[in-house]
Amino acid sequence: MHRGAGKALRYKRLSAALALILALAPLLAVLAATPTFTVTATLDKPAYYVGETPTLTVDIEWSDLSQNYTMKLVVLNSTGGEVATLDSAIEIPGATTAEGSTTKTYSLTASIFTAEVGEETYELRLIDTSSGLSVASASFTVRVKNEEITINVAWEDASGDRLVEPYETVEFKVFITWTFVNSSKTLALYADGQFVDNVDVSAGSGSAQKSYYTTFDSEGTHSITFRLEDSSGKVVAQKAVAVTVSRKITEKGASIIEQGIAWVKQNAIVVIILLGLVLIVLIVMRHR
Ligand SMILES: [Ca+2]
Repeated sequence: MHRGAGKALRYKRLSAALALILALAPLLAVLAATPTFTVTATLDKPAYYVGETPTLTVDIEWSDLSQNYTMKLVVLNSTGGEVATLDSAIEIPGATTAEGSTTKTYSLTASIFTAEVGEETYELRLIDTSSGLSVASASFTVRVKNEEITINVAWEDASGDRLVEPYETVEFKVFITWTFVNSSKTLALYADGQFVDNVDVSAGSGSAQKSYYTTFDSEGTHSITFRLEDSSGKVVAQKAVAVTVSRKITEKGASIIEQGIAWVKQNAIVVIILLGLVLIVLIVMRHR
C-alpha cells in the first residue's frame, strides 16, 4: 500500500514536468525563430583630406528568417538628422536562405562627409522597407584632416669625410613629404631666399627629393633655411639646418711630431722600462 502510493506520486510529478515542457515548447520555438539582423560599417582609411571620397564597407548578417525582406540603408549624423541613403533596396532572401550574409561597398559623398576639417560620428541604420522599422545599426567616425607638409634635410660634403671645409661643395638633400593634401599643386623650394626648384605635390600623400649645392667661404657654423611656398607666396613648410665649417690639419710633419708626443704620453711606463733596460745594458757593458 505504502509503496504503491509513492509510485503514484512519482508519476504525478513526472507528468507535471512533462506538461510544463509541452507548454513551454512553442514559446521556445518562437524565441529561436526570431529574425535577427546585424550590420557592421568599416571605412577604408583612418582619416581623409578635405573633399576626399571615403569608401564604406557594410556587412549585413541575418539568421532565423522565414521570409524575404527588402531593406534600405540610411546614414544619420550625430544630431539624428538623416544625411544620406546609401541603398534603397537590398533584397534579403530569407525565404530560401534563413541564415546568411552580404557585403556591400558605398562611396560616401565628399560634399556631405568630408567637406570640412574635423571628425563626426555617424549612425548607419538598416531599415525594413515594409514595416519602416530599424532592424540593426552601426556607427562609424569620419575624420577629416588638414594638409601636413614637412621638410627634412641631410647633407653630404664632396670628399665624403663629414668635414666641411671652406670652399668644399656641400650637397643638401631636401626630402619633402606630405599627407592630407586635398588637391595637386606646385610649390617653390627656396634655400635662404634663393630659388632651388619647383615641387609637384599630388593630392593625398606623397614625397619628393630635391638637391641644393653650395659652398661656404669661411670657418664657423653656417645655417641655411629651406622654405616651401605656395603660388600665393605663403610659407607652407620650412626647416633650418646648421653646418660647421672647419679646416683640416694638413701639415704632415707637425702631425707626426704631435702623434709621437701623444704616444709617449700614453705609453709612459713602457718608455721608462725601455730606458731602464738600455741603462742596465750600458752599465753591464761598462763593467766588463
Ligand atoms: Ca670634406
